[in-house]
Amino acid sequence: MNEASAVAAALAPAAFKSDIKPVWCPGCGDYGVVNALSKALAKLSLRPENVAIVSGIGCSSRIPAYTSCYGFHGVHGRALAAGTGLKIARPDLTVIVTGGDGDGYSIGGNHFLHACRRNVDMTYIVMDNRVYGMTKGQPSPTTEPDWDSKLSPEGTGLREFLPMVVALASGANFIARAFTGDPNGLAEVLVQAVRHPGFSFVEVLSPCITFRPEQLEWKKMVKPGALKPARDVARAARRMLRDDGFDLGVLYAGERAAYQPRGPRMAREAAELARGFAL
Ligand SMILES: Cc1ncc(C[n+]2csc(CCOP(=O)(O)OP(=O)(O)O)c2C)c(N)n1
Ligand code: SF4
Repeated sequence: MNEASAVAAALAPAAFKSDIKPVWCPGCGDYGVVNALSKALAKLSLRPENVAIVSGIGCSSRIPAYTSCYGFHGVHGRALAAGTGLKIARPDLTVIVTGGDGDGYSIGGNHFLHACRRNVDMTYIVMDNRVYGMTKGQPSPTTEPDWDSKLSPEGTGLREFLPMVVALASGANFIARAFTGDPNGLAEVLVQAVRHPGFSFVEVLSPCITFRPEQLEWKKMVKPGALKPARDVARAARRMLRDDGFDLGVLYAGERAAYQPRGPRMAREAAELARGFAL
C-alpha cells in the first residue's frame, strides 16, 4: 500500500477507544494518554485487532480497558514480562505495555532492566506521577526526597530513581519523555516509539490531580523540544547530566537490532504452549 492509500484507509482515533468510561479522577493526566495513544495508532494506520495493550496494576494500568485493542490487565509489576512473551509468540502484533512509576520501577524494576537489555520490539509507556495513586498516595521510586505527605512525613529522604538514565544504561533502543498536557507532542513521540525497532521507552509526565495537585504546575515547567535524538549512547548520557526532569523530546534513537527468537524451535514451543491453553 502506498502512503496516500494507507492514509485513506486509516481509522479515526475514536476507533481505538472502547465504550467503557474511565473511572479516573476528573483532571487525571492519564486521560491525555488514552487520547494521544488513540491518535498515534490511527496515524500509524494500525487496526485495533493488530495491537495488544498489556498493563500491570495501578490507575494508569487501567488503560487497556479504555481502548478497543486487545488488552491484558495483568498482575502488579509484571506487565513487561507478559508483553515480552506475547511479542515472542505473536510477532505480528504491535505490543504496547503501559503502567505507572510504582508498577514499573518498584515491584517491576527488575523487569524494566531486562526488557531494556533484551530489546524485544515493543513500546513501554510509563505514566509517571511520582506517587502510587491507586493505593492512596504512597511515595514511589520517582518521588522527590522531600515530598512531605501524611504517608511520608518530612519526605522519604531517598534520592529519586532516574528511569531514562537506567533505560539508557540497560540497552533500550529508543528513549523519550513527553507530557500528557501536550497531546499532539505526546502522540508524535508515540508514533516514533512504535515505529522504532527494538524496545522503546517513553516516560510520560502525567499529573495525579488528587494526591499531587501541585503537579498542575508542570505545564509551566516542561520544555518541549529540549531533547534531540542522539544515536550515540555517550552523547545521550552527557545530555542527561543537564536534565531537570522536564526536558521533553527524544533523548536516544539507537540502531541495535531488535531481539529475534533463535530458530524455529522457539516458534514451535510457543505454538505447543498455545495449543495447551486452547479451550
Ligand atoms: C503484589 C501487589 N503488591 C501491591 C499491590 C498494591 N498496589 C496496587 S497499585 C499499586 C501502585 C500503583 O502505583 P503506580 O504504578 O505509580 O500507578 P498509579 O496508580 O499512580 O497510576 C500498588 C502498590 C498489588 N496490587 N499487588
Ligand atoms: S488517584 Fe491520581 S492517578 Fe489515580 S485516577 Fe486519581 S488523579 Fe489519576
